[in-house]
Amino acid sequence: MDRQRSLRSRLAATALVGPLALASSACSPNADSAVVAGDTDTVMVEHMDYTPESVTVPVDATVTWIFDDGAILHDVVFDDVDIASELIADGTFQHVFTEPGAYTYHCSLHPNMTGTIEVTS
Ligand SMILES: [Cu+2]
Repeated sequence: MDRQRSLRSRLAATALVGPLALASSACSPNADSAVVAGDTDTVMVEHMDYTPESVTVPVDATVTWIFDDGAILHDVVFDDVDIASELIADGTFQHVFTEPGAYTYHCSLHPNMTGTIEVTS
């Protein structure tokens, strides 16, 4: 519940800065878009997969993983940096990427599940 509330307040904050972001960007304000206002992005964890498998975000962007795969536990464990979520069946995990680079990750229970976060400067 706390995580959901945190996600909602973060989305609300994004909505507040929406007009500012729009002034410098042609991005659609549509919250259902895969890329929201340039500084947040969302990865769905469902159907034994991360969707989208690869996302590109600017430095200091917040990436949110939304776990929604029934009763199946998954996590998000990065390969080369010390970032990892808990094993959960629902809820969210968030991380702010402050350094440019390509960050690969996987699910510790299902090695076929892999993803990449590309952070651009
Ligand atoms: Cu998994």
